[in-house]
Amino acid sequence: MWHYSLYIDVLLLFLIGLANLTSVSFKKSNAVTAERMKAFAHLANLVDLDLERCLKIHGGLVHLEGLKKLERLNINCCNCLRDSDISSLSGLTNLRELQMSSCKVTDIGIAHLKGLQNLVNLNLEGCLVTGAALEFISGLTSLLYLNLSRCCLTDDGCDKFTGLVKLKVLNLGFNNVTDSCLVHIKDLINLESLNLDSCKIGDDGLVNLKGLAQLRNLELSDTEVGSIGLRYLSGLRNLENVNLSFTMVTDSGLRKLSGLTSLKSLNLDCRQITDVGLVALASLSGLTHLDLFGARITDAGTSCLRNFKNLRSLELCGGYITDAGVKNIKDLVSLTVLNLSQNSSLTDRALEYVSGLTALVSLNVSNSHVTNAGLQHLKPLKNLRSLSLESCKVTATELKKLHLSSLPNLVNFRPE
Ligand SMILES: *[C@@H]1O[C@H](CO)[C@@H](O)[C@H](O)[C@H]1NC(C)=O
Ligand SMILES: *[C@@H]1O[C@H](CO)[C@@H](O)[C@H](O)[C@H]1NC(C)=O
Ligand SMILES: *[C@@H]1O[C@H](CO)[C@@H](O)[C@H](O)[C@H]1NC(C)=O
Ligand SMILES: *[C@@H]1O[C@H](CO)[C@@H](O)[C@H](O)[C@H]1NC(C)=O
Ligand SMILES: *[C@@H]1O[C@H](CO)[C@@H](O)[C@H](O)[C@H]1NC(C)=O
Ligand SMILES: CC(=O)N[C@H]1CO[C@H](CO)[C@@H](O)[C@@H]1O
Repeated sequence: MWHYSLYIDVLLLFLIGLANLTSVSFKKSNAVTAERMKAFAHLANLVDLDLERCLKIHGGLVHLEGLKKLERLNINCCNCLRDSDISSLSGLTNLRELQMSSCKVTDIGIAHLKGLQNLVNLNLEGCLVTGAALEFISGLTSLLYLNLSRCCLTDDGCDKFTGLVKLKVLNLGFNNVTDSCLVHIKDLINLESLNLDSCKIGDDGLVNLKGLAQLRNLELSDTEVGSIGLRYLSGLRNLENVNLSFTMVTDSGLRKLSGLTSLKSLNLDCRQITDVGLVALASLSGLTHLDLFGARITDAGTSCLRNFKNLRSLELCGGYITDAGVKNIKDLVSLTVLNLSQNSSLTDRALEYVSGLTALVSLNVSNSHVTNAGLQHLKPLKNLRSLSLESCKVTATELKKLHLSSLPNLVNFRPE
């Protein structure tokens, strides 16, 4: 935003005159340098400071040491920062939120945070943090939100999680933690969201989630979780969003989810899921988002989808659907996002069935036999903003005509 550093100098001088300022944001500014940060030292009333993606501030945090009223600091993606910089934050005991993802900070830097007893929200995503840092973090007992995604965690130190009993949101995604780590999560009964994306956990680990009655969001994508583990989730009556994409879950496991009528969003992008599994989910009539992207659902299976009257988003791209299958979803009038791509036998008839889904905002029927002649069926879809018909028999010229004549809200269409 600020292209000339001269402007920044003037602005920083101006800030000095505004000692009452409580909120300052300089996102993505290379003009904020360690030297120029001297100006911040005068802002004794500052409560909010946003320096996200400021890449020249190494050495400058020292000028924040006197800002005792600071409650929120965002230094996400300031990858110039080192452990020494973090020592300047150790006295900012009013801090409630500290966003420092993708900083090159290690356990040594994290040790400087141990006195920040009022921290509620700590984001360390992508920092060079190991289990040794959990010792310091475990003392931050006010924490409600802790993001440790893409750190360097293993099972070492996981026992320290037990102290963080207030935690509502814990993100451990993309760490090398295993089932042994989850043993120490089991008493965090206030957890509402748990992210274990791509962790090395399996069925045995999920037994530790059984008592997490407040759990609403569970991300298990790309783990070794299979059908046996799902039995431990069957009592979690508040679960709303579950992601099981790229797991080992099979049809037989889905039966264990059938009582979770609170479910709103379910991702089953797994090759081994078939119609049989889908039948087991028929009771989940509250679903608003269902992702069966790579699942092998056939026309017979799509008849179950009729139950899901509240569906707003559906992905069905496994390659087994014909026009007859699309007929089964033609009355799901709440749909706003529909992806039927990669079912090459779909024809213009499929577009005819879709023509009543007037709430659609995004439609994808790429890699099919849809032709220019079928485009007329899309004219009623006045809410469409995105339309993808790539690798079909549709030309860019005809699609453009449809846009100009009937679908003025289209902003993104292919081919173009
Ligand atoms: C963790 O941090 C990343 C990066 O800031 C963010 O994209 C993600 O949404 C966060 N996750 C949670 C659960 O807060
Ligand atoms: C996880 O472990 C694998 C080896 O098992 C290693 O290659 C990888 O770097 C580790 N990742 C992290 C984030 O520690
Ligand atoms: C589930 O996981 C997949 C793969 O990691 C991801 O693409 C998707 O956005 C996740 N969330 C939902 C709600 O499907
Ligand atoms: C499928 O298409 C929908 C609608 O265009 C889109 O929102 C979604 O991102 C697509 N899914 C994938 C995995 O590309
Ligand atoms: C349509 O779906 C395909 C996956 O089959 C995806 O690669 C593409 O990005 C999607 N297009 C849009 C606009 O969402
Ligand atoms: C039933 C049917 O014709 N399925 C096809 C869906 O599209 C994929 C390729 O995208 C084909 O491999 C399937 O045969």
